[in-house]
Amino acid sequence: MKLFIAGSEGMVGSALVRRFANEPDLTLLRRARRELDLTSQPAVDAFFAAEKPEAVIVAAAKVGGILANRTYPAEFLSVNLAIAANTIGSARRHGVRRLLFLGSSCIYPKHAPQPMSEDCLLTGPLEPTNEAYAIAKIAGLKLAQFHRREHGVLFHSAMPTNLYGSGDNYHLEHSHVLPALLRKFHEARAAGRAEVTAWGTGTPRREFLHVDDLADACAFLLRTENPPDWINVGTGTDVTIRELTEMIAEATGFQGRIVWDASKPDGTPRKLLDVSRLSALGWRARISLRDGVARTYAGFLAEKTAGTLRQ
Ligand code: GFB
Repeated sequence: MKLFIAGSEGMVGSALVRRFANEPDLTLLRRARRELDLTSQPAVDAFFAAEKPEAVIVAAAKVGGILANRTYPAEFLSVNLAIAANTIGSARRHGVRRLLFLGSSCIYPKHAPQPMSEDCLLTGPLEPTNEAYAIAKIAGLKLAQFHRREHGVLFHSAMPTNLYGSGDNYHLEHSHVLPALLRKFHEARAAGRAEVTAWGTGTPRREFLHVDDLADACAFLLRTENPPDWINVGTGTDVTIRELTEMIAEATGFQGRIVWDASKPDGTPRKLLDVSRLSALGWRARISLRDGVARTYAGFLAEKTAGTLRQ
């Protein structure tokens, strides 16, 4: 089977490439961003016409942490809408049999009952800091669902919780919390600084899934005979941001103080996925947060030494 991984240079796409690299029945198709602009419908259509993939995973997205999402909503909405519409539309036109679209747990309402089941989609207002990204991802999952209904193609979606792992973005302002804190604590310890500033109040709760676990869940879902239109992918457990900072301070050997900058947004109070549907199908996450943080820190150090760190 010819499998196109859209977004193969990103954190999720690279994990998918690693996961599928040794599968003899698969030929992986990938394109660097400079080779194929996924926001251009003519370019995407020409690619599908020439390469004729049989299956697709849409792992391409413009992503960022809470501040990037809040600062650039027009860009987050337009880029992610274009990627979804172009990849799903071209896949249908060029005979793709199976497509897995990746979304995010931020598609669910801000005050959804916790843990959040797939059924709470569109039952209430979204968290304002990531409304733009969420609307693009909701449009993508609905586009996949409606293509399945209208055209009989097996297009479906997976909604992962907050992801982390190798190949993440370590930008201090624009990244997600886990890589941002790893870098801040590492640099503070290296420079002998006495304190590190974390954002918000530390009280929000988040669930973190290692990207290698997500790649494994995608492999599982691609082989599931009759998958639901969308399904949650998470670990089923969460921590407070304060607990996360303490875990990262320990992993990096930082022994100073943590100061909370309440002028920065907290975002949604809690974002824990109900993963019972995926568990019932037979998949569960394997990498604990503590092990995953240790692996990610080792990867951060290796990428820093190699000069390949995204920051
Ligand atoms: O990971 P994060 O940026 O995004 O922030 P969300 C999570 C929590 O960590 C927030 C706090 O409560 C932040 O205030 N935090 C503490 C920090 N210190 C830091 C720091 O140094 N950097 C960052 N970035 N946060 C995103 C959405 O929401 O979740 C995206 O914006 C996406 O759309 C992603 O869905 C999964 O978890 O709040």
